[in-house]
Amino acid sequence: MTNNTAVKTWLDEMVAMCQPDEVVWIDGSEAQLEALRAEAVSTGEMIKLNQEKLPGCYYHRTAENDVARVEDRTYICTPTEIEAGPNNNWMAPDEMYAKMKALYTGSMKGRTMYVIPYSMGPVGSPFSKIGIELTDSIYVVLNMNIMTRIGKAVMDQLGDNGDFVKCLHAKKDVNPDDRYIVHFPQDSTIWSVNSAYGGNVLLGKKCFALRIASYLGRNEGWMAEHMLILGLENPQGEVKYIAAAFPSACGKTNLAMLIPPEYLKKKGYKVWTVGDDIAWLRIGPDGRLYAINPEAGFFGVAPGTSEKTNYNALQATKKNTIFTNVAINNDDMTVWWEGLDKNPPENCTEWKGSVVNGKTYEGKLAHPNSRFTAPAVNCPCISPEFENPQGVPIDAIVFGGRRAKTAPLVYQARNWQHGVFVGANMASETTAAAAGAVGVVRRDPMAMKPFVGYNMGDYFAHWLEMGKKMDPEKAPKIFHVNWFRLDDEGNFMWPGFGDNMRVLLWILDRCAGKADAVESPIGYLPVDIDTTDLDIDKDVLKELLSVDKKVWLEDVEDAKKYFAQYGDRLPKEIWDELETLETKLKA
Ligand code: GTP
Ligand code: SPV
Ligand code: MN
Repeated sequence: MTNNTAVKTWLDEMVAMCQPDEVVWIDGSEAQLEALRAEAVSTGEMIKLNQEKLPGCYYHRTAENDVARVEDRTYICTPTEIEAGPNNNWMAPDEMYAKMKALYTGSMKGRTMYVIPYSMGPVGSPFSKIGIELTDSIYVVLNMNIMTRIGKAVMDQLGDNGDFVKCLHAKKDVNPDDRYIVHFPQDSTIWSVNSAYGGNVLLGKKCFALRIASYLGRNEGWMAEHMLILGLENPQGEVKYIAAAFPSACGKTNLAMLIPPEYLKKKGYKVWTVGDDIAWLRIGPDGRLYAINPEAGFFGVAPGTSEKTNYNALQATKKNTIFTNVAINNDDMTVWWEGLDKNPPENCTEWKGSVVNGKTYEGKLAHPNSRFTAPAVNCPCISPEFENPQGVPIDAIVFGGRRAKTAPLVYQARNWQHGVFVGANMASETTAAAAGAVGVVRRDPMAMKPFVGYNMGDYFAHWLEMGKKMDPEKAPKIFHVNWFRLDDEGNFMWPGFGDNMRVLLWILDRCAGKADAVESPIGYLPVDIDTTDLDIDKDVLKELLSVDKKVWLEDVEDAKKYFAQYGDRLPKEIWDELETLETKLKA
């Protein structure tokens, strides 16, 4: 499919190492994809779901030890350790190449290697970048087809250019002891072995669009962020765009697709989804910040997704979707997960593959990190700007985390520099999206802790630099939100989901200079949030918008220790802001 010498040379080398029986180029044609689906069903790799109720939908189950990203086995292999920084695992490139070559050698004997040319971003957009993923997994091919733009059009766009990201994935025997997700930023190379879980193997996603792209973005003057992008339309038909960074499984997909509360819907407010996980941001010729979603689909968390919480996401999964590690209703071959409804199937195959009575079963029927891979075009509220090669102009950047205490419902940073500090100072409770303990508070700057492909201190510096390149009047305003405050009984204090629109409206009013705020040590707090039709106690709202100085001062001590690890790579501005925060809290 190509005469590109850089591609051919690399492919020959990878084929010689992995020794597949066959090499198949993915051209993106429906006929080829359909044949692959049939093959995956025939081998048991995928299960065909009810084609009347869920046309084009399939089911896949991963190994029990392979259900989430593995941060302890994810490496950034820069020439020196300091370039990767303390937030990443590091190994010298030569050493890692040698280790990985040993694992890859002969790994595809008896198997087929698929060659997937793909574009992150609309093909030909000035924001977009091309990758080629080699994999021995049909599941990966079919997911990449949903999550990215694949096939011949991408090779045509690449032409004889050698500028593409070289991605190799071998499933092997999914041995967790030999599982590695490895990045060589200087070589634009990603090598993954012994996994078949999304974030470890769909190499266009976290590996390329965040880790490699963040590295490229720093060198080229743009940004790759773990952010949703949404457009909020007011009754006058004007649309303003917001980009929001929350850690994994902390509400990006939900916010990106939210349905406004009834009284706002009646007035004519609407939300349009541009992206639910990743944003690439560039400063446009007019000095504003523009964003594209480099992806073409949603790899969303299934549990908790329902008609009520996220109608639009649920609709997006009704056709041409791949479900991973959810439960199957054996009576009609449909899918189920915790939080879908209150009616688990009696005749059920749970995510590990046992047939159980779902009504009496004690464990989780779907894995907490079970996911759907759905085409973005299926989403009822997909933005008309989704394919816009120039992206959408961003008015507000929102950071957020899962904090039972500490962080108020919303506050605004005083300016860009303070906003960068607010992002850098983020912390959140861990979730099932990554292997390891759940519910532990950890520092997760800009929701990028697992995804920055270089030294986090340099990443903060890059954020500060980007701010300096924008006219302060035109730069997005920066905010922080927390939907997850708990009361003393452990209940969520804020209703969340669609009602988060109330907070977004305050945010956009602030951007337009229309809403009032009070100064606090941490930034501007709302005087009020519109609670029309909402059954919420005035005292609860007051509590949600309050700052407990004692708790915040404890957090400052933790932040000091956290930031100290970056040594002289940490920009002075971050220390200055931390000091200012402490002074204001003590005043
Ligand atoms: P990744 O795809 O892992 O990056 O995650 P995400 O940020 O897109 O997370 P997602 O929107 O899928 O939300 C994950 C979990 O958060 C689900 O269990 C949701 O039900 C829950 N959630 C989302 N929004 C809210 C909210 O406003 N309030 C509460 N209480 N829970 C929420
Ligand atoms: C996340 O964990 O943040 C995800 C899912 O969006 S994965 O693609 O596995 O990284
Ligand atoms: Mn994510």
